[in-house]
Amino acid sequence: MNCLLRWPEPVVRVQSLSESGISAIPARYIKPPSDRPSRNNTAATPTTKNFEATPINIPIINLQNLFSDDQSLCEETLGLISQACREWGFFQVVNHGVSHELMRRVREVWREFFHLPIEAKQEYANSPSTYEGYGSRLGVEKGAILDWSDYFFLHYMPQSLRNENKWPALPPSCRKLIGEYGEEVVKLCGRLMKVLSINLGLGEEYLQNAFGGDNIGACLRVNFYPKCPQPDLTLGLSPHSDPGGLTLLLPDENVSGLQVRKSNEWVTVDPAPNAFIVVSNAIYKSVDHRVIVNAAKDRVSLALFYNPKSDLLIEPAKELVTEDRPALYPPMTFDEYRLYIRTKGPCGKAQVESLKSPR
Ligand SMILES: O=C(O)CCC(=O)C(=O)O
Repeated sequence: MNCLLRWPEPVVRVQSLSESGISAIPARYIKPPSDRPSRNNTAATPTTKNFEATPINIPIINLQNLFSDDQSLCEETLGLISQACREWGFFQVVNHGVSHELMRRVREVWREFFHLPIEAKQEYANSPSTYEGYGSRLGVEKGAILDWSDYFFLHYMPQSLRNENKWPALPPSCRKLIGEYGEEVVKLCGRLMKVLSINLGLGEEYLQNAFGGDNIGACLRVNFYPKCPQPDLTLGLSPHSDPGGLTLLLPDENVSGLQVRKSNEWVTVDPAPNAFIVVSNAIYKSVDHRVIVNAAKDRVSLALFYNPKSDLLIEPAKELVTEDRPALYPPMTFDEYRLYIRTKGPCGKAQVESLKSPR
């Protein structure tokens, strides 16, 4: 597809716009009124006496209990994860085994990268053919309304796609930290895949094997959301659901912005200290999420996408398909699916819905 070789219009760095001191954002970033952020983070919760507005948050799960000698604690944790995947498609994990210091350093090094002079970042300017490198838009539709963010996208796995020369050489510790962080987070994803397999009643290794065993894909997208003079008119990242198997998101420790759709309301996630946010997909709920921006502070987040091996045919586990519960989508490879969604950019669940098998 030739349209995926280059961007349809000159690329504008959102950070440059933000730093130019404008007080009104260009029309390209203004969302239609129905898509603009509403900042409510509350839900009406019944109490004994009346209905009261109470902040709600996605579940927070302590992974340490998975390794407890106490079988009931372990089972309780599996149950909490299963419930979170079904009800939310999102949860936070604490005591996950990844070093807190590494999490802090990797976030910091990326913040420093985005604050380098523009020429240092332009060396890595990306194209829509692979998206690898420094980018400012998703999707190649000419004239599309754009999101208020820049990003850096790279392949960590499989080894055959990993090219450290495409990772930032500056700040000097960046490549090393990406390597260390990728290793730890991929290990954690592997553990979570086991949990999801067990919870689905499949063998412990089922999902990992179905995703290509040691040849799974893992990509990192680091998002940078610059300060925005009119945050109520735009979004940092439009609604989307992730295409791969599992996403592990390291949010900004100081600035919230991620919102999850729950019963048609947008709920702002309140990140727990040193937690990862887990986004489940596929058989479990793969939920719409988006990011809002603000006028006071920029925001950095790291999304590690744990994907199937790109040329494997993806279809439901035979054990889970019945006459009453047939496959919803025709089989396709992850490469085919990704190519399909990359032409459009984030647009909620519309893309996956359009692939549904006719009934
Ligand atoms: O920045 C965030 O919190 C979310 C990022 C995200 O959803 C993504 O990169 O797909």
